[in-house]
Amino acid sequence: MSQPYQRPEDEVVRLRAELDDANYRYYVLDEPQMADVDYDRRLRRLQTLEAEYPELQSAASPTQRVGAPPSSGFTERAHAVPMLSLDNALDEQELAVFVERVAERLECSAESLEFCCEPKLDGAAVSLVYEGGTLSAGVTRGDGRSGEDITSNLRTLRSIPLSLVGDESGRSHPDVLEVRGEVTMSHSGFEQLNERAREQGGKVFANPRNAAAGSLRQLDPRITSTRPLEFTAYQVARIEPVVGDATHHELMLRLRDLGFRVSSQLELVQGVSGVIDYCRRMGERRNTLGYDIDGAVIKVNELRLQRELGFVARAPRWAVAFKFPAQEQMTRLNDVEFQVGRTGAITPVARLEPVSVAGVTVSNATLHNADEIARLDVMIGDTVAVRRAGDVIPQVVRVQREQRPADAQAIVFPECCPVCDSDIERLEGEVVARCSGGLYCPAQRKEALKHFASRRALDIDGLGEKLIEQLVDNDWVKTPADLFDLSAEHLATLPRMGEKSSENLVAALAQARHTSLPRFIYALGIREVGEATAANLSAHFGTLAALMSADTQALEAVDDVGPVVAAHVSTFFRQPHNRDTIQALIDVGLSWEESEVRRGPTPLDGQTWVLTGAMQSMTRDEGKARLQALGAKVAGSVSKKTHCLVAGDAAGSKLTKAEQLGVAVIDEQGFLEQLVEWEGELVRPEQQNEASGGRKDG
Ligand code: 5U1
Repeated sequence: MSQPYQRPEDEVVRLRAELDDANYRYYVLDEPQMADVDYDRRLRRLQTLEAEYPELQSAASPTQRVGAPPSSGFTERAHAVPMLSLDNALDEQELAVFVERVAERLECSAESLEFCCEPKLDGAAVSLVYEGGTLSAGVTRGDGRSGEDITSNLRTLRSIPLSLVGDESGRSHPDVLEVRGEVTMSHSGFEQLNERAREQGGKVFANPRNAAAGSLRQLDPRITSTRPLEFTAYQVARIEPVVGDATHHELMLRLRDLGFRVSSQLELVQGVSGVIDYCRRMGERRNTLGYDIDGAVIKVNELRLQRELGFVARAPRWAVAFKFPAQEQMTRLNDVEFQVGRTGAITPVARLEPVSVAGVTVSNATLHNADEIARLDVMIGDTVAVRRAGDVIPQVVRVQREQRPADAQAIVFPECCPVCDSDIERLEGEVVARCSGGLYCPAQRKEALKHFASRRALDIDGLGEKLIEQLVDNDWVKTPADLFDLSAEHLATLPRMGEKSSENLVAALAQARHTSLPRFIYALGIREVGEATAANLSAHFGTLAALMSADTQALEAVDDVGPVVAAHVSTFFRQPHNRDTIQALIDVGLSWEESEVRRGPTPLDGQTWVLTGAMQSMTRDEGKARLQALGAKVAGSVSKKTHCLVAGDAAGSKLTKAEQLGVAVIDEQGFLEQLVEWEGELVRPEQQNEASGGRKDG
């Protein structure tokens, strides 16, 4: 990466520009281009250069994001322009009243008024000040007049530009810019943070808003730098030189050009009906966004009209917040039951007095594990806060201790499996307790069978949850191999199983007998072996026999397999009952193509491919697995490093990007031809065989 004879000052400038550009593409344009390893490599090189040449250091350098030394406290800083709050509209009627009142004041018709609408992000509001194009301060909302100076913490967020990006029209940066927005944490970032905290006994946050606010108030910015925080701008509080007759929407686009992320849900609408329609659509979309919103904000678009309307008390007359129902509700914990998962993990599940949370009735919520019960200090009979957001399983996040009834009962974690009575084990260093019964335990058996039959595993059509329960409860199926001995006549005797559906299931089972090695490995349900790991194991070992006899050292040589996964795989294949099940599956006719793995380089070693659009002959996952088996890395976005883009039907922005960058593009037909050729190189004909030992279908 470092180019010979380059002057350090030039290299520093180049690295900073590349890193800033990577952040901009990732956070603002939502089009990641630089791989994490390349970003980290550049950042390390920049750190080395800045350490070697201290005169080249700069407060706006991306190296400053890693975190300044801890401070003893935050200082207070006055806001040059107060941070306002918003009036609320609690229903559609109040929205209509807001629009009509604005129209009345402006003496125009409600339908002629244009509004800029966006989601109301549920995080922590902050204000960022830029002087001469460089971030000079970042302050919390506080009481609206002054807040805490948390500049060192905000610097660590990669979605906050340390210096403003020059815009394409060639306009220079504003001399002074004050931008307001929300710091948030996505659902997935929040789940990962809490999961890690639960494992390590750290602080667990009740919701993403608390996690975002708590992370910003860390005295050690190095801790903030590890938190998955994002900043989204929603308002220009100050801009010098002053902008005259613009609209709010235009200012948001200008902010985007200057390097800020603005909401992707920003929309211009007209009149009462436009505003109500936006709020309805945002309410429907709320659970699919991947981050918490608690409403929508409606703003008069024209700045001239905003000025005319002015303020009342501490809220503008030109904006309103439409509030959605809360995502947290209080209810009573009636009981706790313990569920057994596929790998035997015992999960305490709270049975709740049914309560409506953001429009959905919740009567169960997870309590995660024994440590979480202790941390929450929760008892049966308590009043608890239940939270539901997006696709995340509802959770008990808090207990109302002062409302605890005198007859509240302690939650006792069982010592034996509630389903099969086997011992419960909790391994040292693990927070999860597990039933030791394995496939002897009907609960684990049911979950294992569901996984075995699932779409990405053996894909057995018609073998649903209810049927699996009946098959296990009747003791007809003890291992997955027993499925293949079921007859249509026998199945038809089960309640709700007609003759036709029984025949269809037997046909689906016959079809599922011929599978692929990655699917088979995935279907076995080995702990922490997902689809990608199964594909890597298959590509690396080529045959089931080679995989089954691999020791942990050999397993760790596989892409993405570390000591933990290697130990799970090795332990799984050492268990006699697992080996018996595999043999039984082969005996009932399960088969797949196998290949001796060619030693030495694979045809696509070191290449990065990208798949886009729909293909007729295979799913994208299959295409990905086949490319990986040939040694290629498969990335999610096109960059200069991409070797080839496979463009299926209706390929969109990735195809355009590849064409712009001059990356090779191949269509489905060409891709298939290449695959066949390369796979032929990989597997010598005499080594192609079927999984051995099985009788064939029939
Ligand atoms: N999205 C968004 N949230 N929010 C909060 N816009 C927005 N605007 C605000 C506030 C307090 O205030 C301005 C209208 C001044």
